[in-house]
Amino acid sequence: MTAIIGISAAQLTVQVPNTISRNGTYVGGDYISVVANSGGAPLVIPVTDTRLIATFVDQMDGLILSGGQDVSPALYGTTPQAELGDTCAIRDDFELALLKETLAQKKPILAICRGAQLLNIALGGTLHQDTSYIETANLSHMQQDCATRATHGIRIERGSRLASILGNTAQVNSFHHQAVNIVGTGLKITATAPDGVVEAIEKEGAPFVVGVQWHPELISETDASMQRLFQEFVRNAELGALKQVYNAPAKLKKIATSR
Ligand SMILES: [Mn+2]
Repeated sequence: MTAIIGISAAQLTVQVPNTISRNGTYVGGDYISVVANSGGAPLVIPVTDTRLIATFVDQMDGLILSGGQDVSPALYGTTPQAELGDTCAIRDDFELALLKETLAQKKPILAICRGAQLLNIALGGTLHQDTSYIETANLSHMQQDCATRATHGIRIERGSRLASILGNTAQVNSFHHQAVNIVGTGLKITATAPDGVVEAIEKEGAPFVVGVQWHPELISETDASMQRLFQEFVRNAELGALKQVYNAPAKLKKIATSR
């Protein structure tokens, strides 16, 4: 059984190059290839009518929240500070609803960069709007080096899901200027940079709900441990899908006898 992995997309606000199309849907090719290379079937989820979200989540076995713009501070009840970057209100609203439905349906989630920040907010957490607002932060979290190169280390919490996949340390790339501040309910910080910046969060217990601040999809070709992260996520999505198949007869019977 091949797991269907929904990948949330950005909505472009500029005209799509070489076309007359407006408001195009965009997902980086690395998200698509890493899912396909990890045994899953990538399915791009556009920013669209939120009433379709339950249908999308019914069809998918796991969700990747992709990176992108800053998350609006309005989502966690505060106002923009000077260093806040570009935000996209329709994407914020759509992805937040998509994330909440996926959590409700207990399907695996791998939230990347902006996605990890959104996961934290969905569970009641807050963000630092820029790493310059974090007193201890002294590393470059918006690297100038090419995206496929790891530029800073992280320390991973023993006993975490992430540690079982990556071990107790890893080298990661870094393309973020926001970071987790207050951690959301039921989430745990499971990786930090040497300067104290939060690099990963996880929801405790099953299913697989992991948020990473770096971009593993860009380094998975050269770093086997990052490829394992996607394989493990897809494997969890597959297991969930198989469970649903086995539980289907009982569920159908319940529906049939309740009418
Ligand atoms: Mn970083």
